[in-house]
Amino acid sequence: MKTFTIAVIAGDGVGTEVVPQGKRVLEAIARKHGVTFAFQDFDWGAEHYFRWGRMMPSGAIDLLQPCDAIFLGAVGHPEIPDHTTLNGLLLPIRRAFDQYANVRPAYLYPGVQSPLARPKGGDIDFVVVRENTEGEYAQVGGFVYQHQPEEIAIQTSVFTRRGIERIVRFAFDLAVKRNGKKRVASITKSNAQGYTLVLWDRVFEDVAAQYPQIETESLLVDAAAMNFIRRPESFDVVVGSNLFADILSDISAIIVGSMGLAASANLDPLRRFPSMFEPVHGSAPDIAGKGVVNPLASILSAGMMLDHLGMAEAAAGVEKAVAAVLAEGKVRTPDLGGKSSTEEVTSAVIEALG
Ligand code: GGG
Repeated sequence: MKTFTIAVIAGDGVGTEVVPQGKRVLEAIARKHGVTFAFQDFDWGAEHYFRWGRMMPSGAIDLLQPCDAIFLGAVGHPEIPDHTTLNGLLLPIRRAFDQYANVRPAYLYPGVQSPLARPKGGDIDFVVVRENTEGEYAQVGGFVYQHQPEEIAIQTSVFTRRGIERIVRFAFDLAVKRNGKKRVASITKSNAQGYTLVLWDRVFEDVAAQYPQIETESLLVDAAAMNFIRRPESFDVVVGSNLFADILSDISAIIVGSMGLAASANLDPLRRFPSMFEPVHGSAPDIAGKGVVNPLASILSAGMMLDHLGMAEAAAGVEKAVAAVLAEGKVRTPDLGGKSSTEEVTSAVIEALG
């Protein structure tokens, strides 16, 4: 029987509630498909920080490296600055394992109400592809005269031709593979960022020329934000830098009904290192501990993990089960207008898996 070793970092807040639900679904998949998931739980995050002064131990990357995949919950705690939690756990993992493609699907499931008036189930169906290792997240910079009146902060974004080319190529390959509109939209702000994003535009044009069957458009990020609202049905694959695509993928999540449905994969497409799967949402301290967080983003992220591990049929099964629960509409967490608990939604998905 095939065994997959999965590193599990539930993290903080609602991460500790959704990850066990994702594991329940994976256990059900294991029974159904005759595989085993050997979960290795790592109790890293805010509690680890309070105890040891760091979000994860110094040897964390070495512990994760042998695993087949990483299943993550959320990071963030009201008593720790967000830049400390993010730079202490999530970002170092993405960089260490060169998980350069962050994939965030936006699909409006039948039965789910979009806050937009027009789109109905199935009308919105696109993927935001976020460059995940450089750009505005490069962590190059510093303070001068820190905490003094003349304080200076400098933060430099880093865009490399290699980094842009590989993420743009990933987006085009995805558009070829997807059963979609065969379109790639590139997002920049090259009217204002006249070096880095002008390079992005040039590389995008170079790569696009190699995919004549794919339609393209280049949008400034402000126009893209507007068009996600105005014409969300028109998008298929959207590719953008680390910061822009992060922001846009919050818009794409909310127009398909809830952050609680937004799944994501941090992929090393070359498969040299483990890839990481996480809901887009954070630790949500306002609802943590109440048992009402929507587990579907985490469950759909587990589905993306199955696909990456070569279990396409099982992945499709998870997606279908989630779609069935949403279409039926009886069992839903409060973010989708329901009264069900996190556990009840997961149980409904497991039942729908059959
Ligand atoms: N699900 C992981 C998590 O907690 N994400 C929240 C977050 O702030 N992410 C930042 C990012 O993806 O750049």
